[in-house]
Amino acid sequence: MIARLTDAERDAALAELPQWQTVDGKDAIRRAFRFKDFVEAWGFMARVALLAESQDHHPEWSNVYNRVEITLTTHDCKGLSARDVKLAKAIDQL
Ligand code: H2B
Repeated sequence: MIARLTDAERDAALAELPQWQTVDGKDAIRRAFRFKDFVEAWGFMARVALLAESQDHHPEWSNVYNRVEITLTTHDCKGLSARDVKLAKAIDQL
């Protein structure tokens, strides 16, 4: 079973993910993306989907035309874990 991050681990992780925000009322992180158009947004989502599948860790997300919002949290521990940090860093590098 994967563990939730401790407060110290959480703070350290967030310092390394300046483009991700915490989420009110949920132990999760969120980042909003904006692209030129739907095709660009969808291409990004396809790449995130492959990353997620390769890490066996999947985002909660939404898409409206050129905007994509990604929330990362770990369902297995009902909170933020190292898996979310790893996926967020990989997404940042796309
Ligand atoms: N994604 C997320 N975000 N949280 C999980 O706990 C999770 C997951 N668990 N993807 C994985 C899949 C698990 O259900 C499978 C069986 O490995």
